[in-house]
Amino acid sequence: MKKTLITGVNGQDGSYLSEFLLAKGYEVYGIVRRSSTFNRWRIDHLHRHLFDRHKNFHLEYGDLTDSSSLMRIMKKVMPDEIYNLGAQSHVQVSFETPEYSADVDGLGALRLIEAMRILGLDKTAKFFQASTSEMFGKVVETPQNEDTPFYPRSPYGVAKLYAHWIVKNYREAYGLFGVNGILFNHESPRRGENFVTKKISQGLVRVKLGLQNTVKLGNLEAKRDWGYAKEYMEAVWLMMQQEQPDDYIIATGENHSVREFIEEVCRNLDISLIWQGSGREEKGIDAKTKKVIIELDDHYLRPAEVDTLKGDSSKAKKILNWQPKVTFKELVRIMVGYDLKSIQHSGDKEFLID
Ligand code: NAP
Ligand code: G4F
Repeated sequence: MKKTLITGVNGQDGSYLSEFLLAKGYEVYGIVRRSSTFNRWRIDHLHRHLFDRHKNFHLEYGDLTDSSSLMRIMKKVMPDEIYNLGAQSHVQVSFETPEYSADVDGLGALRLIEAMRILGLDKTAKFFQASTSEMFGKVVETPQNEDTPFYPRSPYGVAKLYAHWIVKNYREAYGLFGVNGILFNHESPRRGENFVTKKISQGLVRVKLGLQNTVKLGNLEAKRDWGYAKEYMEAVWLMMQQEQPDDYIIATGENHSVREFIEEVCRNLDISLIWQGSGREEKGIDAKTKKVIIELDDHYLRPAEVDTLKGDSSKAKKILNWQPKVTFKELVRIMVGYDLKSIQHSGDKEFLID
């Protein structure tokens, strides 16, 4: 039985990857941080205290800023595959916490691969780094592929670029099997509530159910290449099964604006949305109720924005035989469907796992 170690196991991606690997027969060890309130709803179904615990799923306390904890866990588990999904992953928050974001997102990866080297795991184990399309930032070409130059636009993007290059460096210097998956935005019902897709889907569902008046947003014109997180985790695993380590773009090749995402959510909720006003005074109105349901709030504007991202994942298609199946419209339908169900069932997420 192969052993795997996942950082960020209770995050969106960590939860899907855990399910995927457990189904493949792996023994999964995940690293979690102590917090004053429990934040494990995405993995509770794998790690329940009241009911049966999955016999191959284990959690260890650790932190990407704490080398000693990473070393202790790695020595205990001696994994075959390590997936570094842990990060302070919110771009806007990285402007408020730049040093911390650099520590976790940049140095965290270094701490893991250095621990591998010290324990001799660089000779036996494989390492995956969750790189990001944010590294392309102010894009110099469209679509972006593995050879497109980077131009990060946030402390998050810069920190992730360090992690990306240190993995490449250890690959070249020490022969580490280190893979960078350059992941474009991927979403799901399990997406964190302050990322724009989840904020819109959950917010407009609450508006529809009369639980909230409006959704306040920043830049509606930004375009993202949004895919479905669950199928991106299969691509991540496929990268780790290759003979040689390499870097791969994972994307849909299609992009849409935040405005289009709002409009598609409204279509799913049978809300006829009309836009009124211009510039930062623009508002989204529900034609039936005449109520303002979308407002602009400068609080959500970033000091530097990434205007557009669109990925070319033809290398992943050719080498990994991977391509996305879930379309933009299907993704919105999945997210809205889940939010409707979970909010109507008073947010009982544990029993509504998608
Ligand atoms: P997420 O839901 O925000 O999950 C992040 C995970 O990292 C959480 O489990 C979090 O734990 C953990 N974490 C944060 N700080 C940590 C620390 N100091 N030590 C250990 N763990 C820590 O993110 P995601 O969407 O699943 O993304 C997974 C990875 O892919 C991240 O590295 C992200 O930067 C990268 N990525 C994501 C996307 C995307 O569109 N989703 C695209 C490109 C790259 P807590 O719950 O305790 O905070
Ligand atoms: O949903 P977002 O916060 O995602 P962003 O910044 O693209 O970052 C995500 O994808 C990256 C991959 O490219 C990951 F590496 C990263 O970890 C994260 O998962 O924002 C998307 C867009 C931005 O242009 C933002 O300015 O939506 C715009 N936006 C408009 N109003 C908003 C809001 N974003 C958020 N979070 N909240 C708003 O109210």
